[in-house]
Amino acid sequence: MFSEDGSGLMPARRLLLIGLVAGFALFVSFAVYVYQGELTTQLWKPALDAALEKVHLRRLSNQNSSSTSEDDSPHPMPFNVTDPLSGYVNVIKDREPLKMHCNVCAMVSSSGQVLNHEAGAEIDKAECVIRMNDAPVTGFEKHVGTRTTIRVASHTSFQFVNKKKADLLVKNKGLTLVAWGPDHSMKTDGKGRIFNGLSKLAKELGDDIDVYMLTPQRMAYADKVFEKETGKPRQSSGSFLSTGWFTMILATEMCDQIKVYGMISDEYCKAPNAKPVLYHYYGTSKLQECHMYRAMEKQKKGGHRFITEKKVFERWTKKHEITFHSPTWEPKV
Ligand SMILES: *[C@@H]1O[C@H](CO)[C@@H](O)[C@H](O)[C@H]1NC(C)=O
Ligand SMILES: CC(=O)N[C@H]1CO[C@H](CO)[C@@H](O)[C@@H]1O
Repeated sequence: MFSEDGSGLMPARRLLLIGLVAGFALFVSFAVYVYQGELTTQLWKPALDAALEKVHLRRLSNQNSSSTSEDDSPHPMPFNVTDPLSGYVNVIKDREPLKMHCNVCAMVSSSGQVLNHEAGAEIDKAECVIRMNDAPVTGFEKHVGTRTTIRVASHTSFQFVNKKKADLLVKNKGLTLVAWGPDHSMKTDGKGRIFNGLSKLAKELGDDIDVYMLTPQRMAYADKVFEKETGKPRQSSGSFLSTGWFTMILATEMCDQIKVYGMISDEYCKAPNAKPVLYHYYGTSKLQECHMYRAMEKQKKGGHRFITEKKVFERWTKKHEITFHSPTWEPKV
């Protein structure tokens, strides 16, 4: 309050002065308010946006699933969080381990399903094209495309890949070959039959292709993923992992987006009117896909659990951008 001090001012001028001071004070506080508001917005807006984005992303990724803590763990469980691609080593000593990243990967299954579609041109548009074992391109371009960036091969298919190397490897300069096999076949001391073949091949093809193999830790990890996803220990449950298993894991580690071609869902073979297709789109065998899958699923020892694996892949769509084409189907997870 202003005191009745004898400042000597006339009442009217005094009133004016009070008005001026009050007005100025009001102006200053308003200005400060606006400035701070501006500042606050500038400081908080990015954080706010980021938080909203996160909520949105989480909603998208969880779309319709009550998120238990189990659902929040990554699938497949990572091999190495800080170095996801570790464990793929070059078969030539002193060469760098595998380093690769692709925005879009086309993963082309070896199933006869691909022959019912003409996705070749679409497959060729993907930044990276992944194929398995000795699945060829020549003669099937319309269905499977022409390019190959990575070929993942099993120890059992290596002899066929090697035999057809002119067509499968030499034509594809810059190709990456990734081979998997049990530890005894990959021993690097001269006693590993597949390792010996791989290193001979790598030396022969020089800089044209890079040849990698899975370390024993990687192999053990693939078993562990199987056990974690199915609740069954891989070996004692009589299961053999498929090349598709190793390939899908690699794809989740190096591709932002995975477009899978020619892979059916685990439900497909249950339908009585399922269209019969070949187990492999190439080769002379007339074996049918669903016959093979059903028989393998039941086999007590050394059976590939193709159907179980597909159910697991479907689940991984919750954590990775994986879509299924030729035939197209929507994951039900
Ligand atoms: C993961 O990879 C990094 C870098 O290569 C390495 O230092 C670390 O020991 C690895 N972690 C595990 C658990 O293997
Ligand atoms: C969280 C959520 O949206 N859950 C829904 C998922 O879908 C089922 C059936 O389609 C609904 O019953 C749930 O409410």
